[in-house]
Amino acid sequence: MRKIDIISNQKKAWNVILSMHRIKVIKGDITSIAVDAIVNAANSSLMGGGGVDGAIHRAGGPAILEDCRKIVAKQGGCKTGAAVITGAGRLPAKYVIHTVGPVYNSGKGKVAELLASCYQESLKLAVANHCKTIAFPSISTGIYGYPKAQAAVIAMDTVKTFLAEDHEIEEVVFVCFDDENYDLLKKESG
Ligand code: AR6
Repeated sequence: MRKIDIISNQKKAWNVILSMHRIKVIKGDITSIAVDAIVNAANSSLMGGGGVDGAIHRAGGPAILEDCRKIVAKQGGCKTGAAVITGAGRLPAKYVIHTVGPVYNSGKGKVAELLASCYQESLKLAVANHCKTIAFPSISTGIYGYPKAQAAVIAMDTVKTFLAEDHEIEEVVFVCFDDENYDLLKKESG
C-alpha cells in the first residue's frame, strides 16, 4: 500500500471516531425533541398512520398533513428508501423529514440497502435545508417488522459513515421508544 493511501485510510478512521462524538442515543418520545429536524417513519402515501407517524401527526397538528398533501399532489407520495421534508406544525422541531422504511420480508428490493438509504436520504435533506441537529426514530423496527438488532447496526453504520464525510451536521440523536432499541443502539454507538 502506498504511503498516501495509508494516510488517507488513517484520516478516514479518525473521522469515523470523531463522528461518534456527534451521536447521542436517548430514550423518549421524538415528538418532544427540540432539534432542527425530526425524522418520521412514514409510509409511501404520506397520509399518516400508526406508530411514530401517528404520534408526530397528532402532536404536530394538521399543518404537517397539509404540507404532505402538497408533496403528494406534486410527486405522488414517497418511495421506499426516499425522504421528503415538511414543516413541523406545533412540534418543537423546525422540520419533519418523512422517510419510508422497507417492510421486512416484503420480498421487494434489498431491505438492508433500502433501510440505509432512509438514513442517508434524510441526512442529505437535512443538510440541504441547513439543519445542524436531527433526531431519528428506529425506522422500520415497529409495524414494518425489521429485526431490531440488524436495524441498529445499519442505522449506526450509515450515520457514522455520513458524519465522517459531512461536517455540517453537528448532532444526530437516536430517540428510542423501547428499552431493546435503546440498548442495541447504545451498544452500536460505542
Ligand atoms: N418516538 C420515538 N419512537 C417511537 C415513537 C415515538 N413517539 N412511537 C413509536 N416509536 P413504527 P415502522 C418507535 O411502527 O416500523 C406507520 O403506520 C417504535 O417503537 O412507528 O417504520 C407508518 O404510517 C419503533 O421502534 O414505524 C407506516 O405505515 C419505531 O418507532 C408504518 O407504521 C418505528 O416503528 C411504518 O412502520
